[in-house]
Amino acid sequence: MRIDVVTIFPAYLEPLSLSLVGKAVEAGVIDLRIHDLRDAAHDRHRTVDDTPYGGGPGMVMGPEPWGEKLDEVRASGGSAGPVLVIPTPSGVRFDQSMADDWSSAGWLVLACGRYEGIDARVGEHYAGRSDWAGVQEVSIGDYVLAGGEAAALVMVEAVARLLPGVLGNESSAREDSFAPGEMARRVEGPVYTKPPAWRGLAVPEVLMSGHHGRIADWRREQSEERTRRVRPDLT
Ligand code: JEH
Repeated sequence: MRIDVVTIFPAYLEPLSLSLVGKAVEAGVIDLRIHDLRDAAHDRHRTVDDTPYGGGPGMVMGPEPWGEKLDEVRASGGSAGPVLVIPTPSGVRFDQSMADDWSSAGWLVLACGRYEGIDARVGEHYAGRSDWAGVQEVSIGDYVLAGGEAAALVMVEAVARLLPGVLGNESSAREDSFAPGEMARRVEGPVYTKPPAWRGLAVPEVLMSGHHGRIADWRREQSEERTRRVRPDLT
């Protein structure tokens, strides 16, 4: 799949060259392209922001550089248009079902704002263009970030691990409790590896018993107890 990210801080997306996403890029599973919005700002100081109409604090990103850069990104691709993703604190919550949908979208363009956000006409404009596959304004959670870049990192990683051929273990992404196509009904219980005793703490005996039925029962109990305790909203 193809993923484009537009930002005034291209270096913020450098972690995407590491680990799972980086390997997917190297393997050719993801065509990842990072773009500097300031390349589409043509004044001496490469300005991308201006004061908000109606007053209020801070600055707002103007529509012209966004329009120029997003049109350029669109023109560099084929006939099947991209989904435009705009991270924003006022968006709908990003979740696993959205990651699942996006992983089969073919092409995502993430528009990372800064300051007080992006002029609302940008989203409105691309929502009405038939050569784009839609616009989604999304938030990764109820806390305030300084810009969309950290949210874009989260979204790209959540999508990348679902792509065929990305995970080493092909089954992992499908077997977890937030597997594609199903609701997140519970959280997992604790996991352990060697050594069997560490700093006075033992691995629960049942896990070393070899009784697969008892192990499955124990894991389910642990999962249910932890879900009630830390995620009562899921029960
Ligand atoms: C933040 C994109 C672009 C800061 C403040 C305000 C909140 C109170 N989950 C997420 N949190 N933040 C972002 C995000 C996502 N996805 C995010 C961004 C941008 C994403 C610029 N910023 C910084 C920013 C305005 N405040 C929003 N309000 C009441 C909940 C107060 C006003 C806008 C943009």
